[in-house]
Amino acid sequence: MENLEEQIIQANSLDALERVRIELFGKKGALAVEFAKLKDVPGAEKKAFAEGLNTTKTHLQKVYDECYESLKKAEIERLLKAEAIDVSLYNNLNAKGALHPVMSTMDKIIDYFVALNFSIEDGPKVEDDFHNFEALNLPKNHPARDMQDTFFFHDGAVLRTHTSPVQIRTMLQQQPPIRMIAPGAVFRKDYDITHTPMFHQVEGLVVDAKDEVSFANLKSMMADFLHYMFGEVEVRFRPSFFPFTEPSAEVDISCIFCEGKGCRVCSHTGWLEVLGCGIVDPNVFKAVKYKNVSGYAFGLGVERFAMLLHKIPDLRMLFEGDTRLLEQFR
Ligand code: 2NL
Repeated sequence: MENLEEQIIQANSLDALERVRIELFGKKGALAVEFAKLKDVPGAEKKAFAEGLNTTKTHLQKVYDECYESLKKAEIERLLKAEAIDVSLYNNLNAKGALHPVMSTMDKIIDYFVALNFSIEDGPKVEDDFHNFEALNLPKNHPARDMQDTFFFHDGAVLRTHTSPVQIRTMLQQQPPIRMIAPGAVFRKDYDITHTPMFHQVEGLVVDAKDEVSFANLKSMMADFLHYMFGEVEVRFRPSFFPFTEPSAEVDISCIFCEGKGCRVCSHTGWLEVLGCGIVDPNVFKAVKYKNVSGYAFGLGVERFAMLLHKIPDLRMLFEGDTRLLEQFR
């Protein structure tokens, strides 16, 4: 019987203990064998024999229960360690993705021009001097080519500084009439509160027979586009300069933060500059060998539109990848 107790104590796992339990307490186990002997014990000794067996059984049961409890506890501890979940890890298993605000703003802009039958054109981000500068009336030594603004490769190739080379490529491949937009990433060597070395532009170009396209057409389309984007705002045109358009204008909307009363965002002017545009300079048409045509063009920065539309106070928030910003666009 001491041997039976020893068997229980020796069991070093729940599985081993279970095998011992069957051997001792099972229907054909050691205790059952002992109890079976009861019928052969002479009547006078039966009582003492049975009491002895019951005491033994109760004792073994107690030893078994204690062993079971301690093995079970050890097993739970082992599982807790093995299956531990680091709750400090970010669980993104159920996180749903969403368009980045720059991309949804781009989509909204594109939708407007697609509805007006503009085609969407694309082109390389690594460009040559001709498509990025020369054809756009930006001759050698023009300040816009400055090393400070442009990322150059050793062989003279550049990262496009605007999407205009896409318009040049399109004009070289197609004949007028042209109604196109070129959305995409552009690159400038510039990094501060209001500039990132990569940002997005949408540029547009309309070319048709001479005198078919006017500044009035451009002006009404830009005003309508800005009302589509920003709702009921004032729109104003200021004369400006771009190498590739003449005449040129910059376009402002009344400040959407203070309704034109003047605030920090609009530098107390009541106006926000949102795009540039103009009549295509004849030198651009010369570069692509277009004759007897007229056209207008425009360009805008998508990040600026996204910031105004969603009231995002700092440009850098768009590029930090902080989920607390991105979650708000699900
Ligand atoms: C701005 C201003 C502008 C253009 C871009 C353009 C392209 C060709 C010919 C003529 Cl191929 N013009 N693009 C014209 C005027 C303004 O962008 O402020 N962009 C952020």
